[in-house]
Amino acid sequence: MNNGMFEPRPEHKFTFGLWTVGNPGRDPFGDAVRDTMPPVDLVKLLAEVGAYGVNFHDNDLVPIDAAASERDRIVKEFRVACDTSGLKVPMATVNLFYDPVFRDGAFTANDANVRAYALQKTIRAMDLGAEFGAQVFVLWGGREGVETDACRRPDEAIKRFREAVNYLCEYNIAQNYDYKFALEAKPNEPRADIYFPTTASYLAFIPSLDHAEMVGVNPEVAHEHMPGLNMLHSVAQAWEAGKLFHIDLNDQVPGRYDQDLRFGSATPKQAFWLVKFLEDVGYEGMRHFDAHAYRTEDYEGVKDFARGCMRTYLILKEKAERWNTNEEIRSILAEIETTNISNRFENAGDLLAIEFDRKQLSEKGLRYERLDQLTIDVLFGVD
Ligand code: DIG
Ligand code: MN
Ligand code: MN
Repeated sequence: MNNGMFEPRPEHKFTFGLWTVGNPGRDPFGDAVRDTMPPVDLVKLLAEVGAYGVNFHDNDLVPIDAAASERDRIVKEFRVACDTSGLKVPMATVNLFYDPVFRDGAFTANDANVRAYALQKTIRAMDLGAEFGAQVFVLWGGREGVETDACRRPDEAIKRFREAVNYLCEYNIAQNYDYKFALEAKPNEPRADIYFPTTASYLAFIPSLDHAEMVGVNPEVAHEHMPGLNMLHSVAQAWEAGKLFHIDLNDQVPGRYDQDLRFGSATPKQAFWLVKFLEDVGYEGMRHFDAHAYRTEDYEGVKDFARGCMRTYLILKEKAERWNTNEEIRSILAEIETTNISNRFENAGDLLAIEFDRKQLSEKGLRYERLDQLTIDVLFGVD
């Protein structure tokens, strides 16, 4: 059944990285299974499936050793492809993890020349993204970590990372780029342990920056699920702090390597709560899918993967609307709200003077079982 109800439209702001649909299917135990598709053809593929935008790391678009003339040709071709297809470039990022030079990290590396090269590479990536109007710059410190803590004090690594982000903020100001930086956490892989392992780690770090207002987070489902965290809670804390500058949507079975699965394909109920939150609060950012197709797929399968990410988001968006208008759910929520009275105490004396009846407070059944079953009913379409 395809009544067009869950077809992506530009206003949905669905975006994909070149590295996602362009992933050739290589993994630590197997070679590529798909030919490498050039960026201009990936743009056509994304336009065909109905995406709003395309994002890139610097080297997804321009090879690390490309000459200036090659760079200019590639950039020109890519711009024509984006203009022709109507795809936007909302986000750019930098690859500070693939080249061997980053084997000891980038901004946190022990070699000051590696740290300086990482900064140079990043500001060049900012220049490239700015050429396409990117407004968010994601920083994922995939190599910022250790296999042994013998190599450096972790607080020294934090200081180096702060120095780098402060420098990038100054560059952003000097160039009038007006980027918002979005820091992306991950607990491990490719390093045995990565600094700033969770979104909360970055939320605690950002206030220590010289231009904290310029820096937020880019939570990724898989990266919060890997350590068994609740992605919705990470996103809600970022949102409440005004720091949800971007989001990486995919899916992940907790406790495993980074699977970057099709959105909603592994933990649909958690995906539902996340979509409901983003829609309920009016999140206006990109719905970016940082995921890739199964290694079993050809490029038609990659299109199935991309369509599935967007379709599932729209199905869950519709389910959230049904949940919000479900009469029985609304009545249970209204009942819950009756106890949520605003009781502020002007002074401790007023609070200390109250005799609480713990037994009476503990007796009331909260009907969360019914509330959750109604959620299951909505999700399974029997509401
Ligand atoms: C991994 O999840 C990282 C890289 O793919 C990229 O730097 C970032 C942007 O979404 N996510
Ligand atoms: Mn990931
Ligand atoms: Mn990501």
